[in-house]
Amino acid sequence: MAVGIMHGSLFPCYTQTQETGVSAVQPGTSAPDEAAARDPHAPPLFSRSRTGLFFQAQPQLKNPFLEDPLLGRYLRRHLPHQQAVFSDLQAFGERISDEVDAWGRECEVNPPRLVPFDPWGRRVDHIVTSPAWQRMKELSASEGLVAIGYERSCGEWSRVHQMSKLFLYSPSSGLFTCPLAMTDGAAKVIQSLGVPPAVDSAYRRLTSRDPERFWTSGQWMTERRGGSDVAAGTETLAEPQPDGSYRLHGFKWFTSATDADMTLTLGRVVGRDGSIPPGSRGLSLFYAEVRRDPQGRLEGIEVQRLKDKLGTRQMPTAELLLDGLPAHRVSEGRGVASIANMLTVTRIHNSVAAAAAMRRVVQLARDYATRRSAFGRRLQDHPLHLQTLARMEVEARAAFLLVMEVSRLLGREETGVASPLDRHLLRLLTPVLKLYSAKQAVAVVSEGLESFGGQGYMEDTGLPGLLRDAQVLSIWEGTTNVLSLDVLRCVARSSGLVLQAYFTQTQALLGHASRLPPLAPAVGALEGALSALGVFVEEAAARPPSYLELAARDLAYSLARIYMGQPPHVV
Ligand code: MFK
Repeated sequence: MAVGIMHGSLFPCYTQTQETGVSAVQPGTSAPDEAAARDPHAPPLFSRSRTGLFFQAQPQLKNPFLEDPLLGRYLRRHLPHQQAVFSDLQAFGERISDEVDAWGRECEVNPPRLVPFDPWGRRVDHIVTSPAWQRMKELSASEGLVAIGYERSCGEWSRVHQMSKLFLYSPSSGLFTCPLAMTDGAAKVIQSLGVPPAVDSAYRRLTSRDPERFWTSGQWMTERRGGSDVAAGTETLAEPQPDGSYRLHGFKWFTSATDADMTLTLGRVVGRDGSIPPGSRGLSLFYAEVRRDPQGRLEGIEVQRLKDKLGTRQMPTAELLLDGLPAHRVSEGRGVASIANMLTVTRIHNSVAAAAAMRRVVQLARDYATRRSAFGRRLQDHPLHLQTLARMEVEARAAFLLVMEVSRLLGREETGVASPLDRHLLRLLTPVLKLYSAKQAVAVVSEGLESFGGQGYMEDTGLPGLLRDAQVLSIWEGTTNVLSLDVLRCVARSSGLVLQAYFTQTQALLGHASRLPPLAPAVGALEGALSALGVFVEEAAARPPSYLELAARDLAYSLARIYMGQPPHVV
């Protein structure tokens, strides 16, 4: 079972002190009877510039690797090359708390802006990003945040290493994890298509550790007609050129991380007779370099405007008019199927971001509970507050372990050691993980903000941004319903084999867990849920397709919760 076995106290630090009352207050807090002891001749506490003595100590971000015993335990249990990975994660965690988190904040308060014209009226469409955003790119290269997945120095565990690193980085990254997700996805697509010569050098840049060479990639799939229904929504046309390349003409409605160096995008090749191939199979996949010279000037692209978004404001998202953008075709027809590898990778990154947001807010809330007093006790000594934190912790752990499970499966597939069962599980669990972890993240981060009281709602604490940025996780890279239908798609296309793999694996995991007597009640509840799920699936198979479609979201949630070791609410 991915989750359910949680050793020891959830909050070891809470068992160390039991003080209550004013003697337990931390630096930065004040005792309630302090005013009574004051010299009567002292100036008033609250007068003109004097605003009293009490200032709440703020929550502290400590090394996120050392603060996360579950991550350490997971790696210790599974990883063969532990020492190197542990040193890497510990040093990176130190960097995150010491400097990178502040850069992330800088990205938030200094968002990108568009300069459409130069002072003399020439169209330049320059996207100005903060120095911190640029430092994130250098950091990503030198820390190997994409490269680790391709160097594969940990063999089948390389994706686990990479995703662990991104898990530490994500909430401090100023959303730089978005371009990294697309960069990783692009590298994966190019690699899976056999690295055609036209994109060989791009592939090496995407997977480079050299900040001077490292490139990020975009993924332009969304047009005005639709983000979900890509086939019906793509109007972009590709005009063949005499040298075998193409020029793209179209309008891309959402292009995230528009300052990327290259992109993969979809279009329809115009035939010699002017015909345009329709449908999903009429889409081809194209590679284009966004910037054509060292000055970063665009060719064949006009930036219409930057998007005004609820969150993810650190990152430029733009509407682009493609007006003859030079491009190379990397797959002929079957564009959606060709970019599917990208969807798998970016959906896993999305889930890493979701699990990481939960972990971060729980870490900060736990720390704050040791610093903040109310009603004569620290928050950590209020049982109801502790219970709320414990429930958040359970969700965060569940998401983390499922993220690691899917990363493990991806690593196995990429290193050629995956069994058919592993491959079926990877296909099924990727949309399940993405859709469920995104919902968990919004709920847990929202709950987390509440644990800071009014301060959780104050922009300058940096906390509200966590919630705004979490809200996108269930929208981009496939909404909850689109991904629920993707679950049905993979069940149908595999003639049910993905579900068979799911039942086989879950029963095996429950078998292991049942050897631990304290887990017996949880194992019993999960076995009951699994068998109810089996009955539901059999019955649904005999009903019209609309029945399953209506049940798709509940089915996907149940698959997620059972695998996470949490009995589902439905089924
Ligand atoms: C911090 C982390 C940041 C993360 C990055 C954020 C970047 C944000 C930028 C964006 O949001 S970009 C837009 C993202 N857009 C989407 O995710 C699209 C959502 N829509 C879907 O997923 C639709 O279900 C889909 C476009 C796939 C429907 O397309 P079709 O063409 O109507 O589906 P169809 O005909 O069922 O499938 C076409 C082929 O693709 C089939 O293969 P074959 O041609 O070989 O039969 C399918 O099997 C294959 N396919 C579809 N989904 C697949 C897949 N293969 C593997 N995995 C999948 N998930």
